[in-house]
Amino acid sequence: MRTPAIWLAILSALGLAAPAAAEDGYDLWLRHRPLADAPALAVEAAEADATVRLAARELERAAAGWRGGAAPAVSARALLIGTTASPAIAALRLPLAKLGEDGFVIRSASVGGRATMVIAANRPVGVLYGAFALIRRVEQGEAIDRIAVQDRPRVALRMLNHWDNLDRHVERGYAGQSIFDWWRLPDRVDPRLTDYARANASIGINAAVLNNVNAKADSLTAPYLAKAAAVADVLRPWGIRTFLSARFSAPIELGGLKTADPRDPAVAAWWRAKADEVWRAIPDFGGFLVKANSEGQPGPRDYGASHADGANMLAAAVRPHGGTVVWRAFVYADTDPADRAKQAWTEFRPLDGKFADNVLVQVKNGPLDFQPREPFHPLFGAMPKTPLVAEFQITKEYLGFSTHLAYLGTMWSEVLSADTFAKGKGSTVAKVVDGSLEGHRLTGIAGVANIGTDRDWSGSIFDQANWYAFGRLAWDPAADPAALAREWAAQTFSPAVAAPVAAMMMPSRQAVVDYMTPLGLAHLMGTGHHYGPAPWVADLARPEWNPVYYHRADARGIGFDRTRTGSDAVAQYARPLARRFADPRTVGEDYLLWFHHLPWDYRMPEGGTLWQALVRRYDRGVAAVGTMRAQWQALRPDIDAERFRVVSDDLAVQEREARWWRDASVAYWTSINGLPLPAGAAAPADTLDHYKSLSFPYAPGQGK
Ligand code: GCV
Repeated sequence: MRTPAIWLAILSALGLAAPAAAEDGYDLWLRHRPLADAPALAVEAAEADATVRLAARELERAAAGWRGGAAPAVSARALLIGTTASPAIAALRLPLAKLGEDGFVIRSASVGGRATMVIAANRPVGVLYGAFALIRRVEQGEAIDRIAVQDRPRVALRMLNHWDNLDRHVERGYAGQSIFDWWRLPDRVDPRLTDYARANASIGINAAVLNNVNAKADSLTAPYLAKAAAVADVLRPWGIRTFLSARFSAPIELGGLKTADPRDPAVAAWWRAKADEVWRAIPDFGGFLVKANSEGQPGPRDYGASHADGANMLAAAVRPHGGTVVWRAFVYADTDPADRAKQAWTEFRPLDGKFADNVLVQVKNGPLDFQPREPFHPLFGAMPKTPLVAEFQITKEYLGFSTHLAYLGTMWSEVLSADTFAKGKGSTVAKVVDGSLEGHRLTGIAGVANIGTDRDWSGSIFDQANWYAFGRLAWDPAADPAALAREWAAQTFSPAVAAPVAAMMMPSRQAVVDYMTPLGLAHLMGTGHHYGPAPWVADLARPEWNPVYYHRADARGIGFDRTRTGSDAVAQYARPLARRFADPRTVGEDYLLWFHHLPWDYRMPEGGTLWQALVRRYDRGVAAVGTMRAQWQALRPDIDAERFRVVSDDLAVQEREARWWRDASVAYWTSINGLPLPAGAAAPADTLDHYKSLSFPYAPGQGK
């Protein structure tokens, strides 16, 4: 019989009832709720290493959760964990030789004549990854004795980029403030940082850049290095290396030099000394991430030097410490009239082979800027001698902030599985990034974090799935995003709802594409904050800041001609792709208006005109959100009340905003093309003037 709420309240006031902690999302996918056939574990760490001890604690914590607080069983299953440095593990002669520094083996073995589960690795962090892998599998319903895994990450550097400012404002952050409390550090170290590190380790993330790429030089001063060192101390046992974004002009701002010219010996000497200082503070420091000559950030181009000159000078400074420089390719010049989508390729491709061997070049997934859909960046496959890091945006700057449900595993997988044709068919972006196409040892994937001080970390429960999927795809770029969605949902809710929750997630990003930027349109968002539709904006100082630059709609047609008759951006792709992209009949609908300017009455393969198809996509997007709402409502009996409610609330907002996107866009396009609405399509709820009049000065996450 249920205890009436009033009694619970009275008992609770008397301290006699302790209701289970509400599910507020803080525990992420590491909830360890009771399991029907909870395996009891007797965990033994084969060595005293701090990380191996953490692995043991994680296993014990999970097992205790599975038992729901019941006492451990007398006949618990023996679980031995450790590295080959311990004689007990070495004696088992497990197949670890090819599993590298981070790989692990999980299997049953006979230890001292006793049947024992073993998690073994070459390094302690591999043991930790193995522990989380075992927990993950048990929580998806796998019988523990059947678990036999041999795994290793395909990518070496699996890195979060925090765009967190020193005042705790997070650029493009929609989940509260920065978790790095620079003001109170290093004296007060928030225990939440341990939970952050633990969550990252559980999905294989092994590097974090703590500060915004729009960097302040202050991060490199002694007091701030001491603060970063305190964070690094928390991250270290979880196998996470600390990186910092470096402001290229720091020698001027901090060192009092007259120049930051990378060819100036005094500048190089300043950076060498700075690197020595950084590594004294953080002995396992990873290196610097640099945004140079982009959106107002200083860089080598200010002195007529190249990006390679700048990167290599820094690379020389960090080399004695085994450090790495991650140099971003996100550049577009304020003076260049060329198609913005072409500029990074134009500037970086000639530099292939010119970067030092401890430099990685970090390339956004698409040539523009984290749009709901872009073709893959043409630099992938075009710089064979340079290791390229793929940069994804986990935070949803352009996909509805943290309110809209958009699972990005599908988007990243779409990019990673795209064929560059760089060395013939099968030269996928994943193979470029994991180094297998060209034999690079240094490899990386970066994700712009969606983490903040919100209780649920990411601004919504479903945004946690994007953090999760990022880590898992960085570990294995070929992973199936549907499987990852189920995996996440099983742990975050329960195995029983894994399939229906994943079924909601899988089409969700396409829904956003449909109601925001269908058929290859891009960058139609509100100025600055990027919230809501504003395809009409045409008055900003630089042409490529304006949505009209991207859609190029007029009375006759719509779309950006990137074929030979236009900007010829297609030529930046390998031949077979360039040919496919250049023809509107073969490009496919996803990139149709990205590569082509077409008349409104262009006949679509599906039948009807482009205009009809466009409106159909908007309607399809809105309808898809309605479907997600219905799917979520059907899950009410299986989801705890608090998380059910917040997701329901957000989905209601998403549906309203999807309609707003659809109506404002349709109202605008009709004002341009003068066409009647296709038969059966609803008229926009309001006037174009109304949509244009909306302003959002306090939208979150804006750049400062
Ligand atoms: C950190 C976009 C974002 C900026 C971001 C920039 C970048 O332009 O709007 O906020 O700056 O990308 O990736 O450097």
